[in-house]
Amino acid sequence: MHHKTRLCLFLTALFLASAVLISGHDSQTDPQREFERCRRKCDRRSPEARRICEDRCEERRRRQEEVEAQPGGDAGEREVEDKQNPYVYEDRHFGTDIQTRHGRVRVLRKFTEGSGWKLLRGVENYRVVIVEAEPRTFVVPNHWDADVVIFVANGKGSASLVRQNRRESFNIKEGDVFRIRAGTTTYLVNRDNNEKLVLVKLAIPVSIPGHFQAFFGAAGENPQSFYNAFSDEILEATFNTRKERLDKLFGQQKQGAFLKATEDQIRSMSRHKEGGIWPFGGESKGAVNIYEEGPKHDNKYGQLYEVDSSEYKPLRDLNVAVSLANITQGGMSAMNYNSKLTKISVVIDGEGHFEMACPHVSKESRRESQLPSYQRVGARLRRGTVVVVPAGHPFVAVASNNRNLQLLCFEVNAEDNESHLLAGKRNVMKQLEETAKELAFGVPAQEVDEVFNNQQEEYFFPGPQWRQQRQDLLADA
Ligand SMILES: [Cu+2]
Repeated sequence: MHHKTRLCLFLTALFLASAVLISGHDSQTDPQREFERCRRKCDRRSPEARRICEDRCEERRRRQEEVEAQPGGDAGEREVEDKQNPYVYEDRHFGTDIQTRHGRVRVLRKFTEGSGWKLLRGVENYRVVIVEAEPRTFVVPNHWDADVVIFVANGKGSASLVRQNRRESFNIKEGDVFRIRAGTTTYLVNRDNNEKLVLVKLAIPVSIPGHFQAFFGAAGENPQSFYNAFSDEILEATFNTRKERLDKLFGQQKQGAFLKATEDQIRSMSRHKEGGIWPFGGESKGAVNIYEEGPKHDNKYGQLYEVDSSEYKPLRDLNVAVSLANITQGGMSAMNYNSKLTKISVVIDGEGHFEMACPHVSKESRRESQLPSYQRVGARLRRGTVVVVPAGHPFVAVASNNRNLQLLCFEVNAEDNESHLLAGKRNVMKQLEETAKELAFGVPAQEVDEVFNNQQEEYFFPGPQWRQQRQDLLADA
């Protein structure tokens, strides 16, 4: 069956499954029964297609069970939560585009779908994609109608980027950032024997705003090669050869987009330099590692790493930067806002929570001729959570007490951005004149300073629990 038809069927099934979920807790929502019904449908397919179909049923059951196990797992409540908080995305907001035994591709829904339709129009054309390839796999060559910025969140691999008359191949490892230009035929290898290769991608579609597709050429039936869409007479004329030979070539591959490869095959595709040096005219390196130049800010409570267009030129015309905040367990980021950029953050490890002040979700501020009223927007953070922080919005993230929180941020509209710190050693209030402070706060300037000068750390602070523990210790002494 064609890739597109299968995707359609899958989406329809997903839609039906979610309709059942929303309709309430009747017997039909039983994940096991749903799973069995799904499996029965797979029986009618060819062995290859059946395996994929069964994997999908399994995945759907897992997700359904996850949703039911969540506190407040009732669909009605989640809907309310979604409406108030268009800035937070969980596992359930991802669709599974490809799922096989050897890997999967998950695409986050558009930011303007659901309650974000009004507030997140500024990032409508940016999509988050997570790719996971099992150890020793090969990802079949394909190109996208989107520019892509990639962060390697886990594992070791190699990437080959093919353009007319040239190929750039380089090894990639955790922490690497690289760009793939729209239309570049790309293939990837997970060259590790044990670790998954996990890539977090920001896709910026070039044709249909907010939508992109993968195009497979060097493929067969699954993934479907686009050559197969053409008529026989066109193909025969195009390749100047007989139909039988073409049928054999473009009908052979049925294993899916992720293929298991032998050790020798992996080795032959991994003989590249780490990071790789661009061999063509020194435009740039293939990839840069975010940890390479050390942290931009570093203290006991956290580190901030960054790759912007000055370190990696291919990011310039996209106006995107990539940063990684590693917040020490019990620590928090300094309250701050960005002047221009919108952060699309993905939790790549650890747990914690965030808070943000937003004037857009509060009912009161909708009335005309009134000063804004700010609502606190917040959520728990765990691996895979995606949070959007728009320009101008004050924000903090807090790591849980037992693990560091790692936040990968794609920074959209990054050029000439200024980050304004709202507390700590160098905060914006320090720049206000004494009189301005007194007038604005309505208390003597000294009182303002006493509060704003009390936090002596910069960028990362001890979090609420850390502070509590310290106070307990002082009380005991
Ligand atoms: Cu807002």
